[in-house]
Amino acid sequence: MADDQPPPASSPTPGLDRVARALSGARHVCVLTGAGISAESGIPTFRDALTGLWENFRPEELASPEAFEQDPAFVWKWYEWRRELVRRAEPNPGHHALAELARRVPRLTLVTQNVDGLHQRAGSTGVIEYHGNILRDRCVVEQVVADRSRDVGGELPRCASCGGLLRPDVVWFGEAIPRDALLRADAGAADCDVFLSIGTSSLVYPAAGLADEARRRGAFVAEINKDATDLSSRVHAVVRGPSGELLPELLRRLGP
Ligand code: BV8
Repeated sequence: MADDQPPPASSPTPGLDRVARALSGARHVCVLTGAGISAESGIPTFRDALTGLWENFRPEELASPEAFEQDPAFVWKWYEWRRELVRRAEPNPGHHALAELARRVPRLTLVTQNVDGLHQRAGSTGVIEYHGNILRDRCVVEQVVADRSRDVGGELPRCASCGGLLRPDVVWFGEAIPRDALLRADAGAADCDVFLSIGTSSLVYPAAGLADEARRRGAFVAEINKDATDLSSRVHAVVRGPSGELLPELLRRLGP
């Protein structure tokens, strides 16, 4: 480049216009979100260097059936701490922008890896909770979502109907994705014209495989994420930055 030329306008969001253009012609949009979209609501991601849970504990040592089997009280302490953060959190402009996007395109499939329920609280409907929901309890005996027994004598929460041990209603490492969520997410990725991967390190499978499936099926795939990820080299457009700012801007560029 000649010395007297100003550097190209390196807008941090060169891909945002391309994503807006792809969305304006889309029949079906599929969105996958991860912990990054809730970071601006004050919920630590698994990977954030400072506050990330990934740093403080190896999640496989906590978010796994083996960990729960070995020390249910310790695992419950971690989940109760996270539940408190979730209860105090509010949806941020990124969550609200996705709820609004669903009103601007013919069809939107929203798959989230997050267990915080913030998409629903922002008004999104039909949310596919790929890894469950931290605020629900599940009975380990009956394998159903359950209420807690009032008797809080023991240290561990018990099922109101059978007295069995309760666990958080989330999918742990080594556990299968709930069948309905798996099928609906696969269908969304296979049928969509545009796939947005937002706020996820794209490291955990099978969630991380959805973007590749969409691309294989001919969809325009974009990543909206603060940092580069494992997926970045396999998408058509990359938009770097905080989703809480980028998603409202994307809506502005998309128009009504
Ligand atoms: C399965 C719920 C098979 C719980 C989660 C060995 C043994 C067993 C399995 C495996 C194995 N090796 C590999 C596997 C498969 C395993 C896997 O993928 N492991 C990884 C580590 C390699 N997967 C599984 O085990 C899955 N099940 O395979 O079952 C099977 C089949 C049939 C029958 C039986 C079994 C289940 C995995 C589900 C685990 N549960 N969560 C809980 O929450 O406690 S995973 C959890 O971490 C999240 O849900 C998410 O999926 C994952 C990663 O988190 P992210 O959301 O991506 O967040 P992360 O911090 O990583 O990244 C945040 C990103 O946001 C960053 O890139 C950052 O830059 C960005 N960001 C930050 N701030 C912002 C931002 N972006 C935008 N704006 C911002 N403001």
